[in-house]
Amino acid sequence: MVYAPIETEDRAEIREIQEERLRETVEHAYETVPFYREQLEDAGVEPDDIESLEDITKLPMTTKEDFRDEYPDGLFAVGDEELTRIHASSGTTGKPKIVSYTDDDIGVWSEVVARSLKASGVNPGDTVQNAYGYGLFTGGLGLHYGVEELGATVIPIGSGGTQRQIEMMTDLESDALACTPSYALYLAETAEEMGHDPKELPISTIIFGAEPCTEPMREEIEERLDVNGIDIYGLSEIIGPGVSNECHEAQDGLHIWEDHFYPEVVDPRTGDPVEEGEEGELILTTLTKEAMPVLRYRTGDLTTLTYDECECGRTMVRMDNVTGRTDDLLIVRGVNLYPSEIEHVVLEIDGVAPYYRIDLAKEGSLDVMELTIETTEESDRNEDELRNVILTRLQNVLSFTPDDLELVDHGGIARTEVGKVKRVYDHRD
Ligand code: DLL
Repeated sequence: MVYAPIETEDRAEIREIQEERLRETVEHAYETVPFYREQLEDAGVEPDDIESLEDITKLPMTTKEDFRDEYPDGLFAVGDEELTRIHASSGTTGKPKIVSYTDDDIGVWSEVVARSLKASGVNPGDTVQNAYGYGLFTGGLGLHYGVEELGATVIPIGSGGTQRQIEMMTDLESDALACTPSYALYLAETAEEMGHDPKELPISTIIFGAEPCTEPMREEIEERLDVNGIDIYGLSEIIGPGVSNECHEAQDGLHIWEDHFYPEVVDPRTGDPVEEGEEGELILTTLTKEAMPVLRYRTGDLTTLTYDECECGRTMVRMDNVTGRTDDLLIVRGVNLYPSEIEHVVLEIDGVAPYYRIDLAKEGSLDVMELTIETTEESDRNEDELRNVILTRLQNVLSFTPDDLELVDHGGIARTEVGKVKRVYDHRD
């Protein structure tokens, strides 16, 4: 069961829709956003040169830096009178990225989130507790409107206040919870501390996103809370949550709602397209955004695309779960490492909890890395044995071992009650 018939449409038909919308989007961006007009002129491209989807590679890419340079409204394509809403990205350094929406954009956003919820196994009549932050962050309001569009009931509780979350969920018998994966685990722990068995909580689905979730972490969420853990992906620059979503039928990749967002995957070093199924950086082009069309946005997120048929019947392309970013890359004494790679290796070891932190520092001119890992309560392994297993596994799989490995007891790594968890602390600058 899908929310919109287009989700199972013939691929040729989807392609036709994309082509038409791409041409309109390029025209719209060129005519209304001086930044894009200049970009296209510099590249020697006219809107008329974009006829088919293949022509998209003629367009220059848009970067995070462009958003920063055009702060606050240089990328807006409509005047104030047509704007309905502004959001801003949670921002890494410097200025936040400001994003805007018309009424129709909010309509599209609500629809893609409704599709996402339906794909997650949420149905009209269900109650969804929305624990994403409300405010400038797109998570809260994005999910909120989608739940309403679907015809389900939203509890707009927002992030934090974990004891209250648990009480509400129990008293109102919430069917689904929307939150980050790290918060899902934090909630399970808090429930235990309050004397609840997390498995007995009424929720049967958690729609998690906004940060990476590795397979072991998903398994832990599903097991501890006895739920289906479904991945939702999105980013403010493109719309917010609801760019793509896993289907509960297969839980095997996230369907991109590609009648609204056109995906490409490229080699992050060269910008050249990679083969289907090969990992690279996800590039997204909005196909229907009015207030802020975005051409070929470099998301920095690493993934693969597959056009194979999905058992759920949806024909829309699937992307793999995002567990790494191009700018996550840690270079430690010349060795390239992604935190997610370390996480993959470490979390597969018995006795290790899904909490860790990486501290990078300089000793003289040398990079040093300290890895702190939390052990599980039930672990009956002695510390030396566990330490040896971790170091050997890291060496075998990644050819790398940290300079210092610290094991801390259950609860030893600070949890974030609000927002995104920070795993890497780089003190080298
Ligand atoms: O995090 C939007 C969102 C809200 C998505 C709620 C899902 C649920 P930003 O704050 O702009 O928007 O951050 C976007 O977060 O480029 C990814 O690196 C990361 N991200 C988002 N969803 C996922 C996910 C929201 N499911 C950036 N898995 C993106 C991994 C994700 N990373």
